[in-house]
Amino acid sequence: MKKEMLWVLALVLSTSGTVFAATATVALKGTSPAMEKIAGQAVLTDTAEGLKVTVDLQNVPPGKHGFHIHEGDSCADEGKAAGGHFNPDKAPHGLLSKDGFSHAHAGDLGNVEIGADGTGKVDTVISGLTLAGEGAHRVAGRTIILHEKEDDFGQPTGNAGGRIACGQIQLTE
Ligand SMILES: [Cu+2]
Ligand SMILES: [Zn+2]
Repeated sequence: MKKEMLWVLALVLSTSGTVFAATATVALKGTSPAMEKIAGQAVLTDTAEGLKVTVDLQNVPPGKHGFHIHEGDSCADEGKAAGGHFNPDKAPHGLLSKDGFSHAHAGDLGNVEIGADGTGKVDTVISGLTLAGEGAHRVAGRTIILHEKEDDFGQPTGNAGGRIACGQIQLTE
């Protein structure tokens, strides 16, 4: 009996290990000729605490830029094909890490601050989002958008202007 229980435990652990192994490396590229120098990489990884997001950006105009997950799967048409903010909960716009799923879109990651040298970084873990897990908060197949302006958290989408860089979130495995 005890041996059987250990076997079940091992099976559960190995199964959850598979779930948390998912990673996506997303290339972020400028959406227009004026922004073609923008380069960046986002790495998304499912962890037990939530979705780990690390981003490195280069050649972006200095200042704060809205940074969201959008619902569509395409970066075409200067990023417009990415559609609206990822919002499976039909919530108002906000900051997910502060306002939660009932008062922010699931794609509302806030702003990225870009320094005078044109680079910026994000390193965060977002509780409740998943790359490849089950349920409504799965972000695989959607897009990451970097905006022209700062997200001021006003309605309906934060007044962040155009979409200067975009990347498709695709599972690599
Ligand atoms: Cu956006
Ligand atoms: Zn939003």
